[in-house]
Amino acid sequence: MSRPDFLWGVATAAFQIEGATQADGRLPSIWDTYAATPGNVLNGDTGDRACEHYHRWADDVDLIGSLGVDAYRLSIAWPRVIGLDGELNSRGVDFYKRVLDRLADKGIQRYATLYHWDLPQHLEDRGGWLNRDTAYRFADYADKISRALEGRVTAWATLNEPWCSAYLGYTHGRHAPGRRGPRYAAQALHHLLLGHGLAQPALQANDAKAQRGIVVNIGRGAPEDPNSAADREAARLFEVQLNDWVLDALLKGEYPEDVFRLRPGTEPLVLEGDMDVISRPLDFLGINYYYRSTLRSDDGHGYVEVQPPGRERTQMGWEVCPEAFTELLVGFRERYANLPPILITENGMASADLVVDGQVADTQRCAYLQRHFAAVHAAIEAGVDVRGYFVWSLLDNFEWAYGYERRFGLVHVDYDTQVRTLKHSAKGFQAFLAERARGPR
Ligand code: IFM
Repeated sequence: MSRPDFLWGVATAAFQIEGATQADGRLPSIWDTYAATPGNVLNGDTGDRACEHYHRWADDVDLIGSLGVDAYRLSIAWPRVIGLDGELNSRGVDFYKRVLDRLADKGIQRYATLYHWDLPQHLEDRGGWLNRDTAYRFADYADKISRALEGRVTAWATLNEPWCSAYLGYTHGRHAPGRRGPRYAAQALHHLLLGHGLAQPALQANDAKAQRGIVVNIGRGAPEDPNSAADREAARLFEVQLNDWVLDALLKGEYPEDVFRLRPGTEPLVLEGDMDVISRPLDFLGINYYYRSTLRSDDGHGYVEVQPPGRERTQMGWEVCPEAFTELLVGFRERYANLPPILITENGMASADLVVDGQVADTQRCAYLQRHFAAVHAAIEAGVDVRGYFVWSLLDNFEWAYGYERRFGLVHVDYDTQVRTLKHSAKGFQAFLAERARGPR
């Protein structure tokens, strides 16, 4: 943060804000199908309208500009830009050209994620991420869209949180496509990461000036009883299956054996050369951090998650723990000699925000953000190369299985009228950025 070129931004994802799920030839995605199935999403919410960003994009870009941020992280909807024939859908592509050009006109840097969970349904019908071919379809999509958008993007991130796509989508079943095979997560993750690696040469060849990276979710595990060796081991194993599983593959070219000791018989099919493809060098690593988990040893499964009382939590029930953020970042620098420069691509919290007399007094979020900015600053002081920080999220939006009830935005959205209201956190962030722009006095 002391670096003058430190980037401040806000983030969103296509399915969570765009709506217009049938406009201009967009194909159905796994999240359209999943949300349309009763019982999958709280209150039966769907992405059909969301924040109507597909139609309100110009005003939303102006809103982003009004915050004074350096950068905006968005995602491109694969089912909007690639048709059933595998060729570009120009109407979908034009939408992103318009958004990216307006951002550029305002001097805002563009961080585009290629896959934020909206797999085209027709690919899921052929096995989705369990089918190795989907990795090649992803690389082909990355090739085509990076040609089409060449020069418009500051940086490409291939995947958002592949652990969530694989584990929540294919083993836990609480995310689309809602499959529940104990062995599926590992195979789906392998194909996701393979797709990431396969996409690299095309991204580099088509858009050489843009940076290339990937975005991962990370979490801290704390033992319920710090004096219990078994609970400490439970916390370690929790982090192995969440953090090391993905980061070891990307940065060391191997999967940690403990993952498969925890879940015997779930080893994925890995072909010769795959791990070299997965661990191709990155220009940046995107890190999404939200909370700490507390673990108790469970002889049968390695660990169980518990919720100790008396700790500050968000609307999601997630424990607020900025210190854990610093610990994780410092720990990664120690674990990975080749750790690329880091961007905090998501951090933020949900609260049940209400507009009262035109104001949204989200005091918990204001404090949360300040404490997490400080936690990142502490990591930088400790020598971790962090280059930027994107708040999740610009707008309240479709929070996956929780629908519209959980509000992560700096900006409140009234889903009946689509009126946007800056929360106090947005105004605080705006004031902070204005102060920084004035420079040291
Ligand atoms: O809303 C999500 C986002 O899509 C991915 N990272 C976590 C956020 C909050 O749950």
